Amino acid sequence: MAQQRTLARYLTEEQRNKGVITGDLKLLVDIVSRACQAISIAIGKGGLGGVLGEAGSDNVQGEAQKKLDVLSNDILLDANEWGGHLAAMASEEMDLPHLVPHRFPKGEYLLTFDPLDGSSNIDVNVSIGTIFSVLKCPDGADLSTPEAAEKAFLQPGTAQVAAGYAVYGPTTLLVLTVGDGVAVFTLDREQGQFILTQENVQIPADTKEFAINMSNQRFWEAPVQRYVAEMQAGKEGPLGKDYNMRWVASMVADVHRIMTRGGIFMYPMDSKLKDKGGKLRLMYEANPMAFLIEQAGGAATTGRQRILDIQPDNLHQRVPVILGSKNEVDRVTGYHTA
Ligand code: AHM
Ligand code: MG
Repeated sequence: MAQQRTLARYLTEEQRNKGVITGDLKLLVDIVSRACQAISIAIGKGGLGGVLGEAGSDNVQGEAQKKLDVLSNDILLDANEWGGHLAAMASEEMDLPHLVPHRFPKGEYLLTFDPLDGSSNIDVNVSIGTIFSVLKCPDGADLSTPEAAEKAFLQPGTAQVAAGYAVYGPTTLLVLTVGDGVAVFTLDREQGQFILTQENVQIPADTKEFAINMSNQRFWEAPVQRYVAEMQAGKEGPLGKDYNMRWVASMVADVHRIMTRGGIFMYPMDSKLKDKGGKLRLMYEANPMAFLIEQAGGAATTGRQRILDIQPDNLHQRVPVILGSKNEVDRVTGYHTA
């Protein structure tokens, strides 16, 4: 029987044979993967573990936190504090960055995460996930206070050194890039290990499947109205083919479907999101997903700009997101810029 390649072995080989990652980055990804295992176990207990329902608090975005949002955030913070690989962490669930406590050594990386993405699906037993992004901490960055530390995070997505997501679905998967393609690992629950199940993921350039929340249709801008109308016109329309629609409302699940068989995902700008800048968050949703999608041969834009090129001006900045199969993303991006 062929030997299984664990996540630890994959990372060691990326470090030793290819020189793609450092020892500290290897430790970081390994620790994040263990935190994702712990989150997966907590989710798996569901009502039996008393983890469902509201936490009774709001996050910085003014959204009601679920118990599992808070628990997942705590798991990621605790797991990453002690390793000596991080300078600071930032999360969807925290207003300001979390500094590594003084009792632990500090490292050269910054970690951002959405600890539990797809909050509206937690209590209804539909796939949810964790999204993370890794940056290098700039030399000389001021980490004296959480307020001062925010500046160190404000780097474009092109500066990411790793990104990934875990999907807690029928199986728990970890999808990872360290800038050397995209690899998929499946959690073997008996072994307590992520095992490599797919390497060099490639998203087909063409697709017949789109994902968008259609209930927002009347608020969309003209280019998205045009594109969706053309897809709905099917074979008889200008695109000459019939399309199918899927919308899980967990970005991780929608993106993972695109990783698996192609498609286009859109959470575009619309008139009710204008003041906020969009729905999805740049630093811990759009950027890591855009990095993964590009590494798999797809494309990711706001409609007007490549997501990875955006210079962030705040930690919780929101952006429009259009990503997936390259030819379709290029088409709708062209409609915005025409
Ligand atoms: P969350 O991070 O609070 O869960 O919000 C992000 C989620 C995405 O996973 C998903 O694509 C989107 O919000 C769904 O939004 P909507 O409920 O408007 O369809
Ligand atoms: Mg989210």
